[in-house]
Formats: sequence, structure tokens, C-alpha cells
Amino acid sequence: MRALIVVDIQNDFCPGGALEINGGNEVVPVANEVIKKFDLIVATQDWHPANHGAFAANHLWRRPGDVIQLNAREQVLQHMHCVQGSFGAEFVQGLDTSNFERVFVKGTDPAIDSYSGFFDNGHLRSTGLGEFLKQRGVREVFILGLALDQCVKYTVLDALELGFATFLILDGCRPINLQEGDSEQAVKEMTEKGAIIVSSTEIRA
Ligand code: VGL
Ligand code: ZN
Repeated sequence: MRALIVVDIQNDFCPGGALEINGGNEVVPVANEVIKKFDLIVATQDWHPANHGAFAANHLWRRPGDVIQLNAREQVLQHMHCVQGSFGAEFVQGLDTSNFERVFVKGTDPAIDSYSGFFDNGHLRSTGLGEFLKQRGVREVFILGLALDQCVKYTVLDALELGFATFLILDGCRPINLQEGDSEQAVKEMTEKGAIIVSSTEIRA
């Protein structure tokens, strides 16, 4: 059994959004084509409370990009984004969400961030995604979405760690590339751990 995991295709990660990614919206048509080929589709949604500790605005004198200790964990502060119930947190208009079997929200605990769709950054709490997939007999996961060098990367690495055969649909992702070479580094890290890079066009129905 195989499943498609659609990672964080939300307004705030697209041009005009709070954490905009170059070409972020371009993954929508790719995702919609791939979605047609899968019987089991799940999505992740970055879903922060407004008081989240990862937001620079919640720390006096701090700016996005600053690094702080958030409950003994290093945290790069971000612009406020994907606040629960906001437009920025909504899936991008035009993304075909009609066959999403379930949506797993992440980043809901103000005390810890969550890049992976499976666990928070401390691996303290599961979102339920891994358990859900195993319960459904899934052995292969295909992953696309935003951002390649952040949430997609950590979702792929956790999928591998959980024992799923993990395929990264590279043309269905866009990177933040905060630093030059981040996307190449991310792809290298994922493939070294066992992820298989595929193109959306080579996926069979
Ligand atoms: C993401 C930073 C903060 C992502 C989410 O989806 O890549 N990045 N929250
Ligand atoms: Zn976030």
C-alpha cells in the first residue's frame, strides 16, 4: 500500500504570504496531477497558535532569524505565520483537497516547533500520521510540498526512520534557500538516508 503526503501547501508559504517561498504556488498543479494517481492521500498543515514561541513577535527585541533557546531547544525565530484559523494557514486555493483522507496539524504546542509532519522537533509527541499510515498498511510514502529544505526534509527523514520506503517528488517541492545551497544540501541529506528522488511524471497511477 502506498500513500501520498502533501506537506504544508498553505498561503503563508506562497508569494504574498508571511513566509513566502519563491514559486511556492507552482507546486499546486503538480500536486493536483499526482493526487489523481493515489488511493490514499493525507496532508500536513502548519497550524500555530498566535502565541507560539517560534514567532519573533512573541519575544521582546527579537527579530526573525534570531536564534533563541525555546525550552532548552535551539529555535530560529520566524515571522508570525500559519496562525490557526487565519487565511495564511489555509490550503492554497486551487489545491484539490477533496480526496484528503485526513489532515495532520503540526506546530500546535506554543512551547515547541514542528517541522516534520510526524513529530515535533524534539520527537516528544507524534501528530498521529505515522500511526495512521501503519494502521492503513502503508509501506511506501510519496512526499511533496513546502518547503523542500525545511518541513519536507524533516518529514522525509522521519518517514525513513519509521521504516517507510520514501519517495521524494522533487518537482512538487520548492525550497526556502535561506542560504545558498540549502536545497542541494537537503536533497543530499535525504538521499544519503535512503530517500528515492522521483519526478511527478514518472509516478504510475
Ligand atoms: C515551515 C518554517 C516554519 C515549512 C513551517 O512548512 O517548511 N517552515 N514552519
Ligand atoms: Zn511553522
